[in-house]
Amino acid sequence: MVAATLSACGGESGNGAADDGKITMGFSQVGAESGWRTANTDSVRKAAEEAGIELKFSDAQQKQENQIKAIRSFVQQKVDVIAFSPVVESGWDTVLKEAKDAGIPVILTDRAIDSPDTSLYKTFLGSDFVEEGKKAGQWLVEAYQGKSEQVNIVELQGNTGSAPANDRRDGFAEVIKADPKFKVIASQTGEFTRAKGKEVMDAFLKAHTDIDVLYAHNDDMGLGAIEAIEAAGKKPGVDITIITVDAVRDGMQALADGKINFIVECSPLLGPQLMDLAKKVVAGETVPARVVTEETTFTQEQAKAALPQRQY
Ligand code: GZL
Repeated sequence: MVAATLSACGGESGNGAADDGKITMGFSQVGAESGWRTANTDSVRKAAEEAGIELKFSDAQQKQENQIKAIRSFVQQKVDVIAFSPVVESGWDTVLKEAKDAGIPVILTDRAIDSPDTSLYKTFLGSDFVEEGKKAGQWLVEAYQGKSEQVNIVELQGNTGSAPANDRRDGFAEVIKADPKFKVIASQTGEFTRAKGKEVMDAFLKAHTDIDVLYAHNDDMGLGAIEAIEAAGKKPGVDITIITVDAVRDGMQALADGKINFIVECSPLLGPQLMDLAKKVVAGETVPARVVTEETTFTQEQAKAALPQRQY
């Protein structure tokens, strides 16, 4: 009778999956703000299909309240596992406790949260953004080795309050503070988009006539800034040194064309690892608390060589 009741209610077959063994994942995506995000969504969708995992996908349009609503909806739908890329670091404890109380495991992918309660999620799969900022800073320090005059830097930050914005800012600052000639003369969010990146860079150019370097937390803001720099009659990559993060196709093309000087890769291809972790978590297996994605950096010459093989 009990077995019949369980199956009648779509109960679990013991390994956490539905009776037909098919896992259902609720996935809350940040939005569709950048080339990186599009590539990440494609990777997740393709990997879910290949893994035979049913994906319930929600696009939050970069709003935390939409992600919270989506997670609540996944809990009500009794999905087997929830995965999401938190648009900002804070404000998740309440909704993640609801998922925990419902016995639904949560996987953080791409971005982390700042809650001290690590029992709210099983693992965090994503890049080390502090390391990405450090790599950007290290390239700049080497590029300006031996020069003594002040180097004026403007910074286009990602979404305010997001882990990549906070960490890429901090990692970069930590490295360049070693040499007092490096000065960040302006820093503002470009919201990870081309349009906002162009708008803010235009304002920077109007306020400062002596910009030497742009550090943009993603390619898309860098590409928008390039439009503003050219509109101001300056040569991107020559008059203003440009460093970005991501290494999506359009960014790599600008790097190969000499309009960007250095790109730190941030891989969006998290789908296969995410589905592998989801299967293990649903089966009740132990998974590492932190899975760091492997990634590299690109100079202009390296971009020319790498472009033909780029997947995104
Ligand atoms: C980084 C990711 C960031 C990308 C941006 O993992 O969260 O968000 O760097 C994207 O391009 O918008």
